[in-house]
Amino acid sequence: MDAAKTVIPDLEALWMPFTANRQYKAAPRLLASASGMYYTTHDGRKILDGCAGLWCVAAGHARKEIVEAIAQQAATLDYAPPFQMGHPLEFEAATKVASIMPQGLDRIFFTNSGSESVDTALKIALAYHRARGEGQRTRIIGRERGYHGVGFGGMAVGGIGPNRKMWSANVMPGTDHLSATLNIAEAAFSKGQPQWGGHLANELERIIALHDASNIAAVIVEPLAGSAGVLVPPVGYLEKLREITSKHGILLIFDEVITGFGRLGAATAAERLKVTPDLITMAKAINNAAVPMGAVAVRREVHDTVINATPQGGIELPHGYTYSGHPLAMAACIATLDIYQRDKLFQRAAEMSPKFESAVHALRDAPYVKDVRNLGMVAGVELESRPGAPGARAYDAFLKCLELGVLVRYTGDILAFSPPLIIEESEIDQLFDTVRQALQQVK
Ligand code: PXG
Repeated sequence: MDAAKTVIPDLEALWMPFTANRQYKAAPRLLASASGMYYTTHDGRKILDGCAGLWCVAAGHARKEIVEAIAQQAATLDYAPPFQMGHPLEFEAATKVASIMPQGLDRIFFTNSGSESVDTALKIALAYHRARGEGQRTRIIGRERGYHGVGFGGMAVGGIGPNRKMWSANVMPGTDHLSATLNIAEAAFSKGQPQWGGHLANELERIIALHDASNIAAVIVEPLAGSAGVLVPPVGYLEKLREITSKHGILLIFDEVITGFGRLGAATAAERLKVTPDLITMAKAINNAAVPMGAVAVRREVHDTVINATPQGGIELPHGYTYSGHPLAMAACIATLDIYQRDKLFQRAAEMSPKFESAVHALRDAPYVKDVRNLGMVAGVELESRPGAPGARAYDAFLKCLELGVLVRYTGDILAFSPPLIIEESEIDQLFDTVRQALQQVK
């Protein structure tokens, strides 16, 4: 083996995100390169990517067209200021993104991450009501176990206790939360959308009665909650949220940072599940994660209301980032959307998902498995927790999978799977056969 490949750099200076720093640094795991469905580790081992990096590399790694588009753009126009100036690719990318959004959501704001997309969407929702003369509509309703990134706004509407605890007193005020929709006692091993749980959307009526609709700006949910462990929306649930929000003049925001761009077998979860929100937040697979990028798609009337509320010559929305519409991100986005379209990857995901579903549900009789849930090309396998050590078993399974050549994601005691959409049937078998082996080997 190439000795240079095994050299581990000094690890101390880097404060790693969402990582048990001391645990990691005691036994580091480094990735050196990636191509297609595989990573290569620093010591030369090939690892099947069972989670598309972090739910984001939908077209597979190091796609030639994307790499070339970025390289060429860096040499042509490395950077352009996005305020009061523009460059052609950002307009082209916006048009392309708009063309695959649900009908009517054809105004696009660019950001650099999912967290920024969420904070942007919340700000647009508040700006919209203010422009309509209903500036008292400031409350935002999220959902327990929701993940909307790590900005103060996204953290506040998010519903993951440990992510909020440390900053409890400073979390954005004026939120409330729906209940999470997962109920293993009622809906374990559901294939696709669970039959149980649609009624939970009616909680929104209770929350509205408490705060009054005239004070509520928006409801934000992930159509399928990813980070908290693959929580699939029950049949009828999102439809009901749409019905109630529309009735009360409340905006509905779908956070599609994970579900967008083919993950569920269509461009958006909104399209796949036939429920159209007013705003959609995106990031990750929007450009195959090749350059940091996010976006918000906005219903045209919402956009026009905000734009028209300010006199000509005035800045309508005092919001944006130095890197909004960054040329490299835009080049990667256009090349990525071209690949999705040319290779019909969203359709491929839809066609591959029955195979994916049956392969993951075959784990039902593997050790410790207490639930399997899935939709499109996403699946979660929830394990019985080891007594007194929540999360430890899934962590051990993650390590064992890695040792056996497969990268999976874990959260709590849930293993999550979201492979690149180019995965072959044989690789789906490899993925879940490896998980079964790993579960047989962990305690
Ligand atoms: N919304 C949703 C629905 C997400 O899944 C974000 C917002 C924030 O995106 P940024 O780009 O700011 O990280 C996300 C991010 C995991 C995991 O393991 C998921 C995410 C990020 C990190 C880990 O499930 N999703």
